[in-house]
Amino acid sequence: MARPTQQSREWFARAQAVIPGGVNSPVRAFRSVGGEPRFIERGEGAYLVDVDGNRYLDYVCSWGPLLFGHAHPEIVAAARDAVTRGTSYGAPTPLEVEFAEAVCAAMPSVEMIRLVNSGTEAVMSAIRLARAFTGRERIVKFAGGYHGHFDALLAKGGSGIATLGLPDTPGVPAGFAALTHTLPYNDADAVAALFAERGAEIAAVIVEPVAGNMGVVPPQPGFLERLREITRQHGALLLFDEVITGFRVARGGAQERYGVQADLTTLGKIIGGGFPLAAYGGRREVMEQMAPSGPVYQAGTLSGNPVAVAAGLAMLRLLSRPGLYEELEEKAAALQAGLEEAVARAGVPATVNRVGSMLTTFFTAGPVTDYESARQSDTARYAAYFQEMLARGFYLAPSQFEAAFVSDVHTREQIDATVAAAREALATL
Ligand code: KE4
Repeated sequence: MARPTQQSREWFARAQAVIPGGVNSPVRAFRSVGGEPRFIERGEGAYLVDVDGNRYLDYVCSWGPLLFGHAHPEIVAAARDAVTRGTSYGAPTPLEVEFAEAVCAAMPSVEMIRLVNSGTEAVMSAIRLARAFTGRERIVKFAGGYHGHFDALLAKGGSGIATLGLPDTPGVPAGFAALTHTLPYNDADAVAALFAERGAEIAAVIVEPVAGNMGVVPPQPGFLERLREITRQHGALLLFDEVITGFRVARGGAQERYGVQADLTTLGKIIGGGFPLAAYGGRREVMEQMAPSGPVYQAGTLSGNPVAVAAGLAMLRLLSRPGLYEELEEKAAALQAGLEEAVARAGVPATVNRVGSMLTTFFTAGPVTDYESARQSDTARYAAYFQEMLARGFYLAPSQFEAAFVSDVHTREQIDATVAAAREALATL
């Protein structure tokens, strides 16, 4: 079953000489699953092809953006057409207005948006705006939540921080970190207690309305509603970090799926179709505080980049296909059912959490409802499972604390093949 990895190994050796850890984002390094990362030569549809010619059915989907798979012809055509007219102007374009109108039409709580280049930049800007709008400094986040590598939010972060077991905040001034309160996800009573004590100092609560960065953890019934009620009662802003969930769990994101409206929302990943395009937005009276209409500063050389926005517009058109989300739900539910049957058959303690087309197989009996329960997972067993699946041509997230994504281009046959491979892989554990 061993697949050639010579080329990847050679590239990884070269990479480590000039790029920290040989990767441009830590979680890509396979540190928590062992072995070495595969260097990718191309993506096509639901597949990745590495430099040794190995093909993998891709469930990482570039960590969420590729809801329509790799190199979708309409996205490629839009970007190719745009790039022939120039790569960046540093000036406004009609396309970015159309894009902003389309995003606002899809997400009722979002009346205005500002385009930026990454989820981190969107979150950083939204936090600054929340602090300015409220005149307060404290922020509440949840353990296991990951909102990009913005200083204020690295405490008890998920994603790569959890994956690598990194200490919370090297390089972040103690005074800065002290302004961030980290509470257990799904624990609205803890939020209420903190607000009872310090509500007048809290600018915002930032939450992944469906957690994806501790692995997938759904909001428990009433959790999001309580956050909405508590923040409104105390004059704090509710910030939904929908960088993963936006246009993923519903066309209008988690706020549509759960019927809870945030004051500010951050978006990324899917809206750029794989290009560096993200956004933050929300209530008009809040967003108008941003320069040049207001005093809060945020800027960007490549913000609203015309090539990225052209791809993003093509993405939004694809996302409006009737029946898309129902089809994603069906395929992902079939994958979840197959995996649950496979772990039961293998007698392996595991629990599969899913919301829409994002899911995680936790190697713990569960239930997994927050970061503490997620961390009960047997990460060594996850690593073994990851390697067995990789050897069979299935590319899962190289971390227990990430999501797998089902895309529009995954077929039922591929889902069934994934389940068959999982049965074999689990039998070896
Ligand atoms: P970026 O700066 O990576 O575009 O977005 C940061 C971010 C913000 N909010 C949420 C909810 C996110 O999930 C992310 C980034 N997600 C991680 C993986 N779950 C990106 C992958 C990586 O760091 O390599």
